[in-house]
Amino acid sequence: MKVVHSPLHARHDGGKELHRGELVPCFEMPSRADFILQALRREGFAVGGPREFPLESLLRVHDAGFVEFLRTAHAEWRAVGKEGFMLPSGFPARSLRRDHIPAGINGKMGYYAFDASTPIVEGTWDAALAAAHCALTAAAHVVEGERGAYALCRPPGHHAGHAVYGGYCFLNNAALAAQYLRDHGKKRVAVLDVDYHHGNGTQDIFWERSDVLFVSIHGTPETEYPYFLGYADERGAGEGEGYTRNFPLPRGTAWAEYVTALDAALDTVGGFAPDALVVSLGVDTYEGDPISAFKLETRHYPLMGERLARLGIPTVFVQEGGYAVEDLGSNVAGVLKGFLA
Ligand code: SP5
Ligand code: ZN
Repeated sequence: MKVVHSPLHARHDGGKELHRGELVPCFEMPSRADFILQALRREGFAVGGPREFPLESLLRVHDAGFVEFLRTAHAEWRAVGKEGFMLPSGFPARSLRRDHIPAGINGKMGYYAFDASTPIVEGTWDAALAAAHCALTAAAHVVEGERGAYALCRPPGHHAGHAVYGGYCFLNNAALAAQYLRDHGKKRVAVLDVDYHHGNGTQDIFWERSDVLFVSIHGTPETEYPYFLGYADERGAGEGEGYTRNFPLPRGTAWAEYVTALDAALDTVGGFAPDALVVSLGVDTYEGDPISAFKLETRHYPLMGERLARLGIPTVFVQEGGYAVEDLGSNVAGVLKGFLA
């Protein structure tokens, strides 16, 4: 299986995030990608760089003003005399919402962000764009006939919506891969999101579409981030009604219960009979993850990979979360090896 990776990921080194009322070092750190790359190289995977894609590829799933904001945000921040990481401190929540984009950088940041745990630094755009290109390249490999490909994306993407960023995510790498597959001959595409956190961004992007099925297994939003989406009764709207499916699970879920939800999710994917599958592969379901509460063990990840392979659908794996940095490599490699077994 081809692995797509860009060293530009390291340009995004966020510094601090707001976590439970304190500024703490970012959980989403550059060494995450280094550990994954090291493990995959050790396992003999061939690693290649991303191709270039026109900016328009991003606009297939993202708003043009939003993309322009991400591209220029840190320069605007510097232009008002600031340096270092930028975090928003005011949001257009509920009664404050009227669809006007403020001119100033602080208001604009709050307009496009949905949390204060996703810092933008000078290199964020370069890294996010490279991650998007990794996902698009992996999708291209599958279009060109590979049975599977893996995009080592950093920063991750599944929380980023059509015109909103947060949850350590800026551009939605998995949604871009899914749209690329749609634009290159795959008539029906499924996205299966196994990150611990609900993929609210991917759900947002495909909410009203019946050509892309979105299925997510995650910690219940009653207690878990991103808190406001991911309930089982969210099933899409309009044309897309029935093409979003959510499987929220309680804190403490271990493999025995997890696998029941996984099999139900896989049945849903199989029933859709997709021409290609995108897996939003977060391994923050791991028992050792510092911000999550499922109890999957390293030995379970190959079992997940085997089950995914049983669908018999060409698959693009896109890296999402996972913050137990030293164990990330074994867990990711486990899924991919299980898939290939
Ligand atoms: C891509 C991805 O995995 N994004 C996750 C973003 C999570 N950000 C906030 C997490 C807050 C978790 N609080 C629980 C702390 C337990 N010690
Ligand atoms: Zn996550």
